[in-house]
Amino acid sequence: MLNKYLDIKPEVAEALAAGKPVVALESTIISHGMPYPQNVQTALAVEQIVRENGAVPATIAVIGGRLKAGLTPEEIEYFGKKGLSIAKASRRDLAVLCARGEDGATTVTTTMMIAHMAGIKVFATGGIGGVHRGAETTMDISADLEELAQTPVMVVCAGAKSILDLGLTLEYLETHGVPVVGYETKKLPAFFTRESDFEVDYRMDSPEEIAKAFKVQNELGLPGGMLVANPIPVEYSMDAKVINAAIDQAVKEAEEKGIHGKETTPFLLARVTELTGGNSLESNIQLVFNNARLAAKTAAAYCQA
Ligand code: PSU
Ligand code: MN
Repeated sequence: MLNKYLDIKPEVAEALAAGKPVVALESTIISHGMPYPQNVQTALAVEQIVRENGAVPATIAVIGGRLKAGLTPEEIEYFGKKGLSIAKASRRDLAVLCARGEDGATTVTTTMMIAHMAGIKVFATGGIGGVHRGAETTMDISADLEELAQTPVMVVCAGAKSILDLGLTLEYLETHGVPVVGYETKKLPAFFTRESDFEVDYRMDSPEEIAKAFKVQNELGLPGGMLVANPIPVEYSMDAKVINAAIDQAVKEAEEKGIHGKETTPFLLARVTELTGGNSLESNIQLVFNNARLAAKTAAAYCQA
């Protein structure tokens, strides 16, 4: 039985019932990740790219206490316009938002949860949350990692930003049994740059190979997801020195200001964007497009696997 709080957009429900590929997309990236109107333009363009690559897009959000798998263009516009005034919804927020009939922008965590409730296997985003620098004392570890450990949805991302401790993030995923796959690379991409100092578990070179591995994972009855790290296209990748200087500065400011809890990631992301100007926004948009293409092809391959 489907969840009584879940609304699946008819186009999405039809595709799922027919065994056709669907790609989930998150809404925190719309409300909190980019400024208006670029956020709305990007979200609509991402949906178009998913379609062009053979899948049906399902942008996910909480609206008026309903869990939405698939938004209309008007709903996407609403989320983009309201921006930061929409609550960032992680796992712990879902019940209260539904009980109160409120809106929430879904993170990787809640997008995975709602995708899974709807029966969607593949999800494309920009970057995931992870273990923050200094987590050995702050214990700031994103709920995204726990969700990857327990919910069987594949997340296609561009790696994680080095606002995080990438090494500890990989350790955490290893402990929780989450496979980390590099698309056409053995290096873990670091969002704005194609490489970091760290290696992924497996390199895979086609959507079919990735889809097959995830299908087998599901058939084995393993509970968790899979993380697919897709490097930003070369032409949009940024100078590591420039981006790392901005990240170090943002992390220092967050410490000085005592930023913590759910505010940490949005603060760091916003400061990095401010410090690097429009360049990082364009790179961010392009890597999301790139992930949407790979996710759509992989979702299509999954349906054939
Ligand atoms: N990292 C990014 N871009 C993002 C996010 C993280 O590079 O947009 C967002 C995603 O929605 C992610 C969330 O799921 O932040 C993680 O927040 P936290 O670290 O508070 O768990
Ligand atoms: Mn956190």
